Amino acid sequence: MLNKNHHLHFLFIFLFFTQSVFLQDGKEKQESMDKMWGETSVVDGNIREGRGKFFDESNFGMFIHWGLFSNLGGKWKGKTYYGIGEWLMNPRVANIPPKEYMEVAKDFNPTNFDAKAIAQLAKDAGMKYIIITSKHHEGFAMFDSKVSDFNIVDATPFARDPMKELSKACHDLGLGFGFYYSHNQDWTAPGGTNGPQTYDDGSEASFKEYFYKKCKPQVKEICTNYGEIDFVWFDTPGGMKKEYVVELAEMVRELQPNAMMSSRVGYGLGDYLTHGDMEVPAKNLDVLWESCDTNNDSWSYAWYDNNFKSPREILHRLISTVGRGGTYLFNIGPNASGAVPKIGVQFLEEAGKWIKKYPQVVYGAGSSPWGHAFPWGDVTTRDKSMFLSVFNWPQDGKLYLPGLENEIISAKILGTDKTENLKFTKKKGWFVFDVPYKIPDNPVSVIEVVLKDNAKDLKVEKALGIYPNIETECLVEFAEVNNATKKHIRWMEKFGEWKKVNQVSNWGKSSTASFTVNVLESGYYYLDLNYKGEGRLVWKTTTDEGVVVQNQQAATEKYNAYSMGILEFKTTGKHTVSVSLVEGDPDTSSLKSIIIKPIN
Ligand code: FHN
Repeated sequence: MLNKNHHLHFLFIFLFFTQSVFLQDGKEKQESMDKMWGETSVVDGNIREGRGKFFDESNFGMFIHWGLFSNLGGKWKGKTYYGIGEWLMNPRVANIPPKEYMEVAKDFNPTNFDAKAIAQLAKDAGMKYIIITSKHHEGFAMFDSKVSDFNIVDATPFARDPMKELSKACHDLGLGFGFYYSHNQDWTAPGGTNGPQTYDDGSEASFKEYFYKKCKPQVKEICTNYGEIDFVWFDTPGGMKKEYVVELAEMVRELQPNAMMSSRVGYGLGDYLTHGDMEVPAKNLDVLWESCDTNNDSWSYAWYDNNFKSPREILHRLISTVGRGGTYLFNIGPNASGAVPKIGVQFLEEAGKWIKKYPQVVYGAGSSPWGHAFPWGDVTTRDKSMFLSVFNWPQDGKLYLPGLENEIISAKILGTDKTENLKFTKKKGWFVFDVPYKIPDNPVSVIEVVLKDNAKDLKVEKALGIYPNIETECLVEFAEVNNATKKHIRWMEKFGEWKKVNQVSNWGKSSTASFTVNVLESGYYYLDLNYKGEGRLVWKTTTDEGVVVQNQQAATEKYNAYSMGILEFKTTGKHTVSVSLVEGDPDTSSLKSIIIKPIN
């Protein structure tokens, strides 16, 4: 059932994911349209009341990937397989036969698992709920399942139900709680997608049998035995038939009417959109959506992976997500003993201390009226306030807010004892705040701007600002592209470690990528282009004032910023800056952004 406040029309948001094909020589090839995620659309992405209210206001949750794979930590028979640890058994990684993999349960004894400590960590980190893997693609149930013995109570010496413990710990601390469940893929259950195609006796298995004997009854268990739950997070619907997805979603609605379902349930049956893994979008989205991200490179524990995101990076990605109108789901991976890796804990706690000081920046906060981030940080909003989270504190005592027509009543730095308001002036439509040279807070300082009008009703200039004291990276996402292809591409750095970029390729003689920018001060600026390609490329950049910068630079297979020369804006205000490829391979040349830097 959809919320009564919302229309029944279908709001289709197709995420055109790409899927890498892992080749034997280690190189990865891009293929359009992922077969695994399937079509991820949401029926109504704006359920902000009723069951959607908690999700909409929380803005920050904990994701946990924990399973049998955690007992292996990215290593099989002495060999380390780099990439997302939960995929270890897959043929594309260590290729472990299902029966052999299932044996791993015999020595999975996570006696350091402490549900209360994990719930407390989520709370201290400022997260409002936990979503944990009840069954990942490997097929192992991390809960007491009567449906399959391949579960943590029956198949391991641990013999406890950690999901019971965690759901209770969350409820006791007032946190929300939900389950991840891999509904389509099951690599050990006969008939599950990418699982064995036959039973032990050689008879053929079908998806239908897997669905009715394991998937649906297990989803019933997680929706029945753990009290009220707030989320059911299905994943990778792939080619699963619609009738099964509908049946599953209807059962969830019946058993847990308040539980939110992510769009990854498939076929537009989710309540909110989940973006591609590890992705924080550059532009605001007007529906209910989430970014799911992880604290290091893998989702589940991997022994070597200590590439943890710093408190600053966690906060940056969280605030950018909230500024774009979304919710940030941030993952941790407990290890074989059930403990959460120390550095990850420490960084989350530090980020949490900051959030405790500035809760208004995150909880119940709305998106930035500009629709994109600023070079110095980001904006979140509430009622008549805007919160400027400044990650790059200006070194010249001036903070610039581009193109705002509405009146500002006052502005002050939060989190300090000094209560005096900041002085500000208006210059060519920009607000200029006089700020202290000393950075007020680390890793992020916050300025609250109180407005005459509600933040939802502001009139702003959405063109990207060109600042006198900080560089602006203009992503091609914001460009108008003619006679070339603007496309969102994704690739895996390590296996399963997704990176994405919006880029322009297929350059022809008349192709252009044109940016509209809003320049506060006329004069000279350095121009860099961020691109990849082969050999040497010649790019030409032309402004609407007839200024031309043309230069040749090298290209590599990775995106890199190259200096092109000096661009002049003869006048202030709005301008267009158009880029074209003059020499070089039109197929391999791919432009990601242009960077305009003040010269001082
Ligand atoms: O294949 C899974 C992956 O292991 C992980 O669980 C992520 C989390 O979003 N979901 C799938 C890929 O998108």
